[in-house]
Amino acid sequence: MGIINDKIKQLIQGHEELITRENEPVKGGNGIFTRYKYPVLTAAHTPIFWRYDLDENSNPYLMERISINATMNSGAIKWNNKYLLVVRVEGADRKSFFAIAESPNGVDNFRFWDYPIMMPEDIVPATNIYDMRLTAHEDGWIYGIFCAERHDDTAPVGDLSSATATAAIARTKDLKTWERLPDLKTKSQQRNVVLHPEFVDGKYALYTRPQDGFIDAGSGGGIGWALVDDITHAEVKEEKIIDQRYYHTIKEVKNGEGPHPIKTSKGWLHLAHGVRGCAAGLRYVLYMYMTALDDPSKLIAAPGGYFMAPEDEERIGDVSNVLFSNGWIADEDGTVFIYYASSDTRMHVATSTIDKLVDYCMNTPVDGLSSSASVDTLKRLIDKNLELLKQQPVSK
Ligand code: BGC
Ligand code: BMA
Repeated sequence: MGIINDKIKQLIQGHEELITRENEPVKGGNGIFTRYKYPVLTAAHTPIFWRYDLDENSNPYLMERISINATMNSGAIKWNNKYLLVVRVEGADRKSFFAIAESPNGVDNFRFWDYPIMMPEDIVPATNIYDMRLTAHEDGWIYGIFCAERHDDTAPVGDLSSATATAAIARTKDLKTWERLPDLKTKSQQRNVVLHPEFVDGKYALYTRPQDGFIDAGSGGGIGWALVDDITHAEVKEEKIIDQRYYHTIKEVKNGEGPHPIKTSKGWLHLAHGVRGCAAGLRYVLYMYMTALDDPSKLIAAPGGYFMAPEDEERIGDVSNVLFSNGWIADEDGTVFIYYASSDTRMHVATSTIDKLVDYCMNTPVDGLSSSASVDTLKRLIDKNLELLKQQPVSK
């Protein structure tokens, strides 16, 4: 029988304090969403019993035996009245795996389930898996589509970095036992593949992100759309681009669908990430767009610029200057919990409402694609406001 000593007890109590800490909305902001003071998950939130051997006999120095590096890019779903994240947990060994963390209110008290997800492999095992999008589909299954990364064996000898990115597909009814389906067959590599929650023309519909190479989106063009006959042998035969990349925008270099879109009375509400290059490397921001209810591949609103960009602590981490989101939850009362990771390191929440996000999409000016167009747009708002202020002056 092992021994649990006082130091171990303190470690467990300190962890309990961290994960039960109350979160607070940050006051102020831009009226579109509310940030929260603390990240909802960090590496330190993972269970003590994942990281330490709790037996004094076999771990006399009380050292971590398995270190966790980060908790990031999480899928999200409301399940039995709880807010669940399928977290991309990354070990110190750079391997990612999925684990579920559950909260009673969506903003704090996230607690990991005892075991990570034991994800079955496809025929060709992957080296790394990450960034799951969850979709409770109208066919009755919950699907998880994620990226499976493998070394590219066609690379020259000695090139240990070339890799391939493929969309892996798994499904479950209870989030515990997962059935792995064959990886998505496509002409190009794929990351950021997301399953639309409803059938479209009787078929499964996927948001895709065709790319030329492992990193390079190249001729891929942007976020794609493809209909699939059989999800158990999913193959993209035809793909069209529904949200394009453009020169000198926040999505010049790459973009990708975030979580699956939310259905609203005005259309499908989408959250995505856009990437541009700069001297400091790639900058990842979040942006939104909307598509038509009767045709989820038809763009109906494209607010210009980013919706959220890294701020303060969010800017810094393993891969700095990155916000990434692949999970959100729309509650029955219209609240939207946006789960986003900062700098491939930690998870945060921001809240808004469906009405506000639709208003944001419909009424934020589109990107006019040049400085003079931006100034024209700005001038129109200034004209309108100064007229209003002339008629109804506000005392200073
Ligand atoms: C990393 C991902 C990253 C991708 C492209 C992968 O090896 O795990 O986080 O998005 O490379 O840079
Ligand atoms: C990507 C994504 C994410 C990651 C980002 C920044 O390509 O798929 O996994 O957050 O790079 O490293």
